Amino acid sequence: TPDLLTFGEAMVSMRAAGPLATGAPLSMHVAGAESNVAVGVARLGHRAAWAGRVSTDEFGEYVLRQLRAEGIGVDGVTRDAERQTGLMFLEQRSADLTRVQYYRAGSAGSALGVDDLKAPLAAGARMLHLTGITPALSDTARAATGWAAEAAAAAGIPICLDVNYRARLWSRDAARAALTPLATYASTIIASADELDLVGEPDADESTVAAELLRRGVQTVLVKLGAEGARAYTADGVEEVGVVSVTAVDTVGAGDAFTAGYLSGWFDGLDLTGRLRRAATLGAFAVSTRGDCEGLPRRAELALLDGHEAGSVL
Ligand code: KDG
Repeated sequence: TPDLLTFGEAMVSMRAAGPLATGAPLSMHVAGAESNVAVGVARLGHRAAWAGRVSTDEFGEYVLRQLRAEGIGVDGVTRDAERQTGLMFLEQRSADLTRVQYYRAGSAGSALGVDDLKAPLAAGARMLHLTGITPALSDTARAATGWAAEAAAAAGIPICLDVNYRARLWSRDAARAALTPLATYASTIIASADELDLVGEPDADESTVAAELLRRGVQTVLVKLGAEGARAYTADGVEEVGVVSVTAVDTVGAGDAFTAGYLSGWFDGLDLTGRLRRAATLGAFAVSTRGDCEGLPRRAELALLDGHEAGSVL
């Protein structure tokens, strides 16, 4: 049985070092919020499994090779010969601004359905991790996410839900309609400050949404505050964690790293403070290295960023 089970769409991401319109050089990476979390957790020595549909072409081969190389269980992957891998372009338009472009409509990943998740769910896990991206991909993916949440809850598998709102994929109202029911199955909910109301009333303030979620049985509500760290709401009150101070070069994937760190702490039986610290540590690795998940630490590297200054040579 894996520690973590997660599923969603893994894409090929092409990172452009400059403006796309003038033909910048591209580098090829694997992207996908859920697979990023699986990578983070697997690098720290936990067993992680990822499920989803992957094309049979070269891009699908690449995605699968990368996940396997990270030691992620891919028995639950369905190969799809009919559809292509979703593509994502990340364009470094200025030092501070990255633009995203998706080519993922009708992709193999978006064709995910309930049948793809039956075997992975039956294999069990200590935690199921869902994100709000998967239900935005298609009707079948939305049904699959709802089914998985229900099945996991019925099997006693705790659920972590990262709201992960993607404005390119759906409206806030559509997201709220799909994610609010999902949230009722979750024991842990993770959201950035501007997306927390997608699992509550429109424009409701953070503490109101958190209190309502706790009342409905959620155990921990984590609000990501970017450079300000994060706040956790539990029955015991509110706890905050600051960031590990580093030079940020690429913030894409930072939220997934935070989640991976938090879940790793949970698998290790750490208390809330310890889980939040590990989440902040992984976030720091993500923002201070390039790529979605390439820079995430192995266990022996966890303390690497503690107390180092810019330009440190080890
Ligand atoms: O969290 C980083 C993700 O945005 C990226 O890997 C791609 O899953 C992705 C998405 O749908 O944006």
